[in-house]
Amino acid sequence: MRFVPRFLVFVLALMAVPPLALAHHDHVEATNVWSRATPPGAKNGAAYMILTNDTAKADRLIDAASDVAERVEIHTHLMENGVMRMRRVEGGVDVEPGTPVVFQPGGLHIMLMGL
Ligand SMILES: [Cu+2]
Repeated sequence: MRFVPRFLVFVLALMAVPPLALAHHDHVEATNVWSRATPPGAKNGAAYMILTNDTAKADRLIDAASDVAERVEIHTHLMENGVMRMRRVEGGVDVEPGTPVVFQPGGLHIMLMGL
């Protein structure tokens, strides 16, 4: 039986916009990976995807990295006093078996800073 790591470190390759499989984790997959083109001179952007866990064990996305951004953080949007704000997700994002995690505009996203 193959050991499935409890924590998954995910390296985001922004250039690979079509469905991207995590090479060294057979059963946790990132699909529908996409990002909007940024306007000229924009310093920040965001990437979106669907994470699917086909293993029997919970996993967690704890970090992301990209060679096109100086800093990469996992963000979500929260309503605060009637205003939608972006917040860094502390402690990572759980990816439970059978429950896809959708990163999408207005919700979870991979924040790319310093493009
Ligand atoms: Cu953000």
